[in-house]
Amino acid sequence: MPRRNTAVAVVRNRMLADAAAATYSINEARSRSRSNSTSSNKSSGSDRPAAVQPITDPPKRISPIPPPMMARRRKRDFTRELSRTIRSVSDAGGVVKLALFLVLALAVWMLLAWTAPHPHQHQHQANTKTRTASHSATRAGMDLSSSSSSTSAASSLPSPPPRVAAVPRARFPHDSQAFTQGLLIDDGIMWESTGLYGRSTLRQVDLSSGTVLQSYSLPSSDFGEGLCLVEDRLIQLTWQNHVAYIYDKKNFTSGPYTNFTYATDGWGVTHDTQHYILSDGSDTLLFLDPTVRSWQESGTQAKNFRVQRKLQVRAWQNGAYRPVRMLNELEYIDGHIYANVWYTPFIAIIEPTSGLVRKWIDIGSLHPVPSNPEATPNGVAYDARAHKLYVTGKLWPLLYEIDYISPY
Ligand SMILES: [Ca+2]
Repeated sequence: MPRRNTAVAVVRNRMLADAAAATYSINEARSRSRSNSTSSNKSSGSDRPAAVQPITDPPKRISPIPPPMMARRRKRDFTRELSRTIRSVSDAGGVVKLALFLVLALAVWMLLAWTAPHPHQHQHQANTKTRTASHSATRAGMDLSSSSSSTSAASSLPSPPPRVAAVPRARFPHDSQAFTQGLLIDDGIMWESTGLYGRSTLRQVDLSSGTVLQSYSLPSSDFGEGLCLVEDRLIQLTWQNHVAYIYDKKNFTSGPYTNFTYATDGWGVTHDTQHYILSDGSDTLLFLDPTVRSWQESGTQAKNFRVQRKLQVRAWQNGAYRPVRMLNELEYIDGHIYANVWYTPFIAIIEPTSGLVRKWIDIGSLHPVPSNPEATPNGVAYDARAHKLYVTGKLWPLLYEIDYISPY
């Protein structure tokens, strides 16, 4: 600060000096002018006519500095001195300025850190959104846990399952009196369960000719339904008798295995690696403990084939997941459950974890519309060794091999 005062004083003194110099020049010029005027008057004080004065050079006139020029000079000088002063102050205060800058930067950083959301705040907001979405989905009747297990449903907006028209590859004779309720093919051999009271059977059929090779007639009180094969055992459901019969696949004898009961209707049956899977005409599949024990081993039927899991089957339709009822004949193929839907030409391909329908197979174009309304499509069989897919219907005279339709 003392240096700044000194510099300002220097500027002020210089300006005063310039002003003094200018004042001096003006006074000197005035003085000279008055002196010349006095000398002239004295000469004109005589009686003689004034002699003609020789033309001489006019006295040299010292012109004062014009005010505008003076102002510019003062301004220029002031600016020069001010710049010099600022430079000196800047050189002297560099360290101070750096310190002030650091303090200011620290203050700004602290302000930003205080106003920025905390990481836990982000987590809280995310959890809130998840709960909100879950709540909304629950109100809409959706099952988020189920849809998340379906890759297609989890990765994008739901859409109706695609419908794939069945393409026939081959046709085989089929007993037009067989009210088909269960169908399976293993290594080129076909087994079939037929229904209706008094006409229900279990049969082994030659695939290519349709010839019945072996047949067992159920009691007239039984209405035959779904059929599946586990190792050397055939499991045949009955409609409303709540009992499943277990046969040796070679001779259809009961063997050492016990029959089992279930609480619901029996419509279709298949199996995965851990369960029997039953349909009962509703939208829910039952997964049963398949442990097979003889009467001697278990001591009671109640310990066998208990329900371990229920799976509701749904399909996306008209903006919501809607239950698929009337699930009938079943087949487990490539990790999925293929199910005829009664009174429709459609076979649902069901994802077994979520219960969602991934595809519909439309077999309506395979067969002429029957005159008997009960002659509905029913019967899906997959020959895993040959990788061939077969379908037929109740009382249909033909069995069709169709192009394999993957669940994916
Ligand atoms: Ca089947």
